[in-house]
Amino acid sequence: MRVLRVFDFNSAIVRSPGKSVVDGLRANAGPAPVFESVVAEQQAYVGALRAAGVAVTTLAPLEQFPDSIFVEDPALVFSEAAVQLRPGAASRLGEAQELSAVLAARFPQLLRLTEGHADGGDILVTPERVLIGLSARTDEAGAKSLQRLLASIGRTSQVVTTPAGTLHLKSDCALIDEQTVLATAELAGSGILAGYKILVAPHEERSATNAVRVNDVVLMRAGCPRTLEMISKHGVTVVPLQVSEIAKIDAGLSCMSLRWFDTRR
Ligand code: CIR
Repeated sequence: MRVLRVFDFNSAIVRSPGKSVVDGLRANAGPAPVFESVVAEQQAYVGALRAAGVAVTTLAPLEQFPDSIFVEDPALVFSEAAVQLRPGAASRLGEAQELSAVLAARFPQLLRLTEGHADGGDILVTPERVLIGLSARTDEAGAKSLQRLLASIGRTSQVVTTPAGTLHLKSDCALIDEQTVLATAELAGSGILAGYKILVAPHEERSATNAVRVNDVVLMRAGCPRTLEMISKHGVTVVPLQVSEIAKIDAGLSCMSLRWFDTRR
């Protein structure tokens, strides 16, 4: 049997945006995204996941949760179990409960974080360990509690500190292959990726680091030619995707899906 890589996925969950997505959280006062353009960006993203070999389930919009399209933040999923998290933004906490039945129906085990806060965007799964980034959304109590849940399913984890001013750990990095991480210069310089080969994105293309490896390709923000060339030269095919609308609410490519390999499929 083929040994699964941490970025081998055959299943994903996404959630359609509600009209309220235009009120999604954003750190800086910029223009709101246009609903129809967010829909178009998500459709292209789903198309790219399917083209990469992933079966995608699309959940119904939740108008009461403007950021609920970013389904990666309220949960963490592996083949063997799902973890219902506790997002650190008050307006997003209820998104986790909304996923409960969906996860219970799809995973052999459903674990629940009950203390502190942790966002899926702060969690980078690598072959050796799960990195949990402390941030404005993920606190010590949530990280420690998540470590205990991960240990219960045999997963080693490490708590690290996300650079100040970065929304999520994965806003600044993405796994490219089993040894290699694409990262901003700030994250690369922080030392928390010691032991990994690091590809540093040029400063003007730093938003490209919110990418996601899916099977044999990397989904990456369009309009970042130097980063695209760097990853291509590294030997991995890049699929560029427009994210200029969701970027207006501080999002990128990892946050729009929950991805896992369903061994029962
Ligand atoms: C938020 O601030 O929570 C959303 N507007 C963006 C979430 C992006 N999620 C992610 O990077 N994992």
